[in-house]
Amino acid sequence: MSERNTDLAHEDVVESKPELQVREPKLYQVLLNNDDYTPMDFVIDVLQRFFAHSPERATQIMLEVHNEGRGICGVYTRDVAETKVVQVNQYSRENEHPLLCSMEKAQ
Ligand code: TYC
Repeated sequence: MSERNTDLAHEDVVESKPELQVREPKLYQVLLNNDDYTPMDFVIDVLQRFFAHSPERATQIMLEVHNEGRGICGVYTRDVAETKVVQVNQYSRENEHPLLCSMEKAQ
């Protein structure tokens, strides 16, 4: 008896039906913008709290933003990126800092 599995793989089924084709989601960079007033320690805290960066990586990103004007906190699907932008800007205002978080489409 043949052991060959003649069942279609799930991927084959999906690919054969145009209405079920799967597309990669568009990705968005979440950015921090430099300003003259937000304390460096606050920015490092934001990068750890909302983007799960290590203290060392958070410090690197903060310095990049400070020196270059802006820097990437992370890359996410649109809903996740939008949520992070709202959370970071709300947290910054609550703490009376002008830190600005924004997003743009990757590539
Ligand atoms: N430029 C700020 C300062 O000198 C620090 C800073 C870094 C602010 C990154 C915002 O996104 C930022 N205190």
